[in-house]
Amino acid sequence: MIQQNLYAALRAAFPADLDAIAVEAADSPEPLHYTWRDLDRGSAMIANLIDSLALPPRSRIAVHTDKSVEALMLYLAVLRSGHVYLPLNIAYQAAELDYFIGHAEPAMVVCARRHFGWVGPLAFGLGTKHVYTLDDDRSGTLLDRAALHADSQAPALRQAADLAAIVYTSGTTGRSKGAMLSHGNLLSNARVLKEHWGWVGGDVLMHALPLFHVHGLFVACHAALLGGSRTIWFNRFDPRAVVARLPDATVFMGVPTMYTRMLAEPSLTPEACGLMRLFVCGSAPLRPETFEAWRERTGHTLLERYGMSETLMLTSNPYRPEDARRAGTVGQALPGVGLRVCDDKGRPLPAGEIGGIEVKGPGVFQGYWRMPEKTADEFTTDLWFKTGDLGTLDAQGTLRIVGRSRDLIITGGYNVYPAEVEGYLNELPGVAESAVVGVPHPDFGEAVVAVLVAAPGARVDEAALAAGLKARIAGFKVPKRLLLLPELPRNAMGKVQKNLLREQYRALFSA
Ligand code: MCA
Ligand code: AMP
Repeated sequence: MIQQNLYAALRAAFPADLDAIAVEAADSPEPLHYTWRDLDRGSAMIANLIDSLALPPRSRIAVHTDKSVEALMLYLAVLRSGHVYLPLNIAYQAAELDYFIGHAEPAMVVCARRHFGWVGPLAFGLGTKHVYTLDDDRSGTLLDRAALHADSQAPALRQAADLAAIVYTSGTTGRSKGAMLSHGNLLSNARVLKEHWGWVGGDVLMHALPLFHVHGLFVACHAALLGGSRTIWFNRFDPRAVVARLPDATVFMGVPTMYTRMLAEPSLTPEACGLMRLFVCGSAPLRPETFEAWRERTGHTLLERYGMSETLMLTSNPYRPEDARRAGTVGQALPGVGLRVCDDKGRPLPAGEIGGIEVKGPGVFQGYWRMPEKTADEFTTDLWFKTGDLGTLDAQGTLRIVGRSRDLIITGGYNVYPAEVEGYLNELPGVAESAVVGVPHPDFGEAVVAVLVAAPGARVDEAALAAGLKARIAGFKVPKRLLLLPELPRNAMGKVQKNLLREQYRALFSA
């Protein structure tokens, strides 16, 4: 059996000089440098700790921590151990974690120390055997225990189809689903991106994305590791701090909100981008105004690409020539990716027509964790994955995304499923019914807005409702505005006409 553990492939790409700097933690109080040897040894010690627990094969290891270089080591350790990494947004609260942990049944959970008081009982109550803590200051029981273990470890033998990670995503409809990604899915996509985006020795990645989504964890980290490139690492995105370090970097990856916030920094100049060769943008629609403003301000053209948790990266604007990158498009299919636009009967449409985007390729996931019917629903009979995005291809195969067939809001790169927020809202005292929609927002691209009808005789207060929601769900899902209407607009079938609400509140956040 040939070793196809992703860690083995990443490790093979480490530079010969293991004492060279791999990661510089840029927002730690004192300068903190991690060599390639540190990454290898640190992840080996954590992997040995995991191995010592003798977990059942394919155990899920759920991680609900702040971003840190040690959290990256934990991810690498899970790969090495051959178990399945399950990243969770640190903003998720008890009700959200209850669902993920109940559904994925992780054998091990790692959480922030300040959350242990509620994550511990929740996870133990749902059958998790081991709960450790990890903070972003290199403390916590995970590292304490790992320190007792040897600093070398042979990665578990894994095949390309073996699971490496489960990433929960709002998917197309219904409750969050766990997209199962294999070692082969992740490695093939990483190799394609390294090649396609011209990764070279000497590149320096500026990493400021969260570590619990595909963009920050896989697209950015794998590219740097596979490129043997140094990373300037920010645990938090601070536009001023990132712009200040741009002169030392060559590649940056971000969501549109990050670019608009950097544009608001007067220090963003062509000189500040001196050595930069690539700015990648994705996860949410990039406004042509931002694309143009970035070019004007920095002399660089953003490279917009498109992907999903279920498929990894699918399309990319050209790397070269830079002036072939087009605002409002997400480029062409990456090598190995099949891309078509189909009508609602599944028939491929000619260039220029709008339809559902369907894809095939080595990055396409292995199915939704414990949801075989949902998996089957999202594939056509000839095994194309239905993305739920609507788009149009031109004669050259350049894709333009024009909307989504599913009711989903993307705010600042985070996906929010309106039905979930409506469910929580409707449980709050005084609320008879609600409709949650996304409307344009200058910072987040789209903002979550709730329109409510009060129960007869009830007095509802926007701030109190927002506070009620905030106590239960992640902050980014909480509507930026809650608006009261005497009734919701409905069509003849009684269905809420969300398009009318989106239209009515289009300008709610316009300057
Ligand atoms: C934070 N807040 C938000 C968002 N982020 N509200 C709406 N949308 C958001 N995205 C709220 C918080 O709830 C909080 O509210 C307040 O803003 C400050 O929170 P903080 O954490 O300090 O926010 P921030 O640091 O300013 O975060 C903004 C951000 C972040 C850096 C743009 O949202 C972010 O990192 N987004 C990237 C997400 C990402 O990686 N997406 C990739 C997934 P309050 O003050 O009221 O409590 S998509 C993917 O992986 C696919 C495959 C792909 O194509 O890439
Ligand atoms: P998720 O898999 O939950 O992380 O989100 C994937 C979704 O993000 C896709 O289905 C698209 O709707 C959206 N997305 C990703 N990249 C882009 C992009 N460049 N432009 C528009 N939407 C995007």
